[in-house]
Amino acid sequence: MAELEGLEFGKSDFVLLDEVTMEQFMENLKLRFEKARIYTFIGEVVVSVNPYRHLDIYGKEVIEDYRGRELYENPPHLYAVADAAYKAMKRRAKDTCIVISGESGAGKTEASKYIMQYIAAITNPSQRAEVESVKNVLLKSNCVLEAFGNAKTNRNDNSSRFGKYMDINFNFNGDPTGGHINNYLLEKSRVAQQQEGERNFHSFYQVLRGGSDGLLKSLYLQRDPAEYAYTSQGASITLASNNDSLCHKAVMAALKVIGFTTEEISSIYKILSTILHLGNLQFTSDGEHVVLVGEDTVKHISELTSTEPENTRKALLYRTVATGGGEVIEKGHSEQEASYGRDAFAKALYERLFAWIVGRINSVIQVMDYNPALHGKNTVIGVLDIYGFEIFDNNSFEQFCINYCNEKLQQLFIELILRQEQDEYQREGITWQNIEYFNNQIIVDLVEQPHKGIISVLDEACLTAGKVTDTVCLDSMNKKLGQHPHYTSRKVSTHKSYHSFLYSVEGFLDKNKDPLFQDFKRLMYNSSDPVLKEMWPDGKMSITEVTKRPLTAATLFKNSIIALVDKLACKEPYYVRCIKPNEVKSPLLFDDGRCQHQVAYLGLLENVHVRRAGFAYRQPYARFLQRYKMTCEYTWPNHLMSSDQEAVEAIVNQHGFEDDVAYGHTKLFVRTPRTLFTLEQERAALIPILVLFLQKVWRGAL
Ligand code: AD9
Ligand code: MG
Repeated sequence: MAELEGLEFGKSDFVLLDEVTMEQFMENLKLRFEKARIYTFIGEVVVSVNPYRHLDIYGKEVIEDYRGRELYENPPHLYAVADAAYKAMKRRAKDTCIVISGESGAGKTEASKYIMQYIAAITNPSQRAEVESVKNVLLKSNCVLEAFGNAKTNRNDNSSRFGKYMDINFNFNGDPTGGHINNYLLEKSRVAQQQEGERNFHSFYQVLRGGSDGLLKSLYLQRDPAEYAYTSQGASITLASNNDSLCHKAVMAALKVIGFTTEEISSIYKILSTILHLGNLQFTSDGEHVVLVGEDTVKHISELTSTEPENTRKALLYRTVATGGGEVIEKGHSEQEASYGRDAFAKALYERLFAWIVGRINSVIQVMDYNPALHGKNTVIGVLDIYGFEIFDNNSFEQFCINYCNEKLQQLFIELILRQEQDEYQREGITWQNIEYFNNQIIVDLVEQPHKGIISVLDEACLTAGKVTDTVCLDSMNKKLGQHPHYTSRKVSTHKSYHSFLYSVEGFLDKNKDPLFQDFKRLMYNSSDPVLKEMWPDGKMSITEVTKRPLTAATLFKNSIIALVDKLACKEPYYVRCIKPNEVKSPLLFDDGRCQHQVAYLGLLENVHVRRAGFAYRQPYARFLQRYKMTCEYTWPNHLMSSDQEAVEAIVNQHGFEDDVAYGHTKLFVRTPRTLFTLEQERAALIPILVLFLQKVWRGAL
């Protein structure tokens, strides 16, 4: 049990609530937030409320307090969960994972960083150089990935626009030996377009504001983001430019520490610059043909991408098509097609750059030459920090994917929490009765079911020849799914579901199909910059070889999320559930309505019920005995029984708690929190008496 803080801080575990009602839950959450106690347990789950201010609770001494301790020995903290996951991994050679969830701005990314810092701090006590270097790369990778994958949105100034799952590998000593990062669906549409008040990815502003004069000159860049179409929409000018500039230096340093070569770093910035220049390209018509405005810009782009200006110009204005008869012709773009092609190219450049950066980091931290026979079992802790559930005024394809992913994780949470409980009871030989809970599988099915789900209908529309518009697709969806309770009842959602709002179908088809003219791919593949070329292997194919029906964006995403869930499901999970206290990033405001909504859809109350319906607490016999032996005459100071279990039975019987406990093979299970509460109180009352007694003994008075 979490060490009893004073009651003025509320209950440190929701399981200890007198009654499990929404009212009591919220009262406790609010009280703790106001007292700067932002973490609270539900058993082994940590609920976290974003404090929106710096709290002095992450220092070295705090790390020491949590290192190697049991969950209930300290106040609730991310460190407690990180340590539990680490201990399980080390002691029981189990692969574990820490799943961090919550809506956009709730504090997931910050939490994941604190968890990684904790793991880094408690490992490699002997400071072995190769382990230190792995740790360094793992920590520094955050800075780079945030620069390229995060952006200011209307909900969060540093919003993750990609999903991240990081495996950290450990050797039998429990020291990190490497890792692997999986990234999920980067929101690339942001490269060309941002909503009012939002920004493009941080990386663009960082290089513009922080790059040296020499670097900017070599990239043909002006310093002011207002000069570029892709960085002058939304809110580019309003965010602190000083911060961008500092971040640029940190990113540069991090890239070097990770091991990117000078040539690679140079290629990265050339690609960023190419994208900015592309955004400024305009097309017009000379009456007969579509022509480019800004010849200089084309020259810069060619130079930056190490391609021939003529080829670049051609790829921007024409596309190669194969006719029915197998003939290959060049077809001029309309103005609209040319602009569309330009934006699609810019987005693809960025997406591939991002994927390449992740791949490059992976190649550095890849575990090599690990021989289990020699080194013992190689175990893993996975940390998942994925974009949170989000609702904007206008919700598009990206929100649909992001929210589907969150539904899927919520489903996993419900299943695993229950499964974990059931497994533990089985292992300990204790009977378990099933608990009713809302399983959102029905919503997941609505999205992903083959032939029937939303993604399937969407794909069908995308693969239909001819002009299918977003509206036609919506009609088809309405027809096929109109009867589904969660499709039609989104406005009056009675379940704890995310689907209580509508998506705008505009742009869905295009984003799902995600077409890019093969000419751009070929152009990049033929670049003499080896880094760029490496990012475009599919540019090798000629137009006649290109597969006509590549998988759609939604299907690719669905497949990657299903694979992710499989990966998580075979590990022992630990959870951090993040809550955003208000919409205005205030450290002082606890918005009851907004918080209650999150508690509801995260299923936290159900979580408490599950935890309490069976046995709220369990402790290994030895630990229980050590803590409470002073409350029983047969066990204090030492017991004479044949086993710890028998001694524990003596304590339980003396207090009359027989009906409230069950005896497992290695642990005592306690049904109601009150039992432990009573023992804790008794213990707390006895300690001063014992201290007095011992002092007298020492002084020889007794
Ligand atoms: V999103 O789904 O990526 O849009 P996150 O990741 O849940 O979102 P993030 O961790 O980025 O949210 O937190 C948002 C902001 O809240 C941070 O930039 C900090 O300013 C603030 N924050 C979050 N957690 C803490 C904390 N433990 N201490 C102080 C915090 N500030
Ligand atoms: Mg984040």
